[in-house]
Amino acid sequence: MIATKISSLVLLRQNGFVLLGMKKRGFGIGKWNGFGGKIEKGETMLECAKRELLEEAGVVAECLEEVGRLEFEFLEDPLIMKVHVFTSSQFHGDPRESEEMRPQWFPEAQVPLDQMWADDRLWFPLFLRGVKFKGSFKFTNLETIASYSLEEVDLL
Ligand code: 6OG
Repeated sequence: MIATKISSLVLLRQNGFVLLGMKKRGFGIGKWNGFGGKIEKGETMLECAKRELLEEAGVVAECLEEVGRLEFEFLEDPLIMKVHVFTSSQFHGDPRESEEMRPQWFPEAQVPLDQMWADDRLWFPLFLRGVKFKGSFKFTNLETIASYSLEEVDLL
């Protein structure tokens, strides 16, 4: 059986900017990404998203809305990751650096896609347009997508 990992990913937006973090350690090190991580026992997906955002960026989000579902399969090292993508433009606190992430606001037109996961180049434009999306990506290694499907949806 292939191991499955379920994680959250939060992308805050405000006034034409999107908050990303430089991953300082672990999976995805050296890439800009939203804030998130693995769901814990007894937690809802929304609770996981809020907790990870607070732990990694020091920010408390209000009204997180789920906008995307992504599934990744890594063919080299059999693992399936299911990632629930959330967004909000309302939050408390100033983003601060944590052991895991260094936050930075980027203008929406200057998101550093060349320093992000390869799948982000495909779904980020949908996210920025404000539509909901579902995607499934097979990676041959950490940098290369072998095949994928991606669709806009009304309901997740
Ligand atoms: P930890 O396992 O370090 O959290 N994640 C991905 N995010 C994007 N944009 N693309 C991917 O393509 C991803 N794979 C994983 C989920 C890992 C964080 O990274 C996200 C989690 O938010 C393969 O706790």
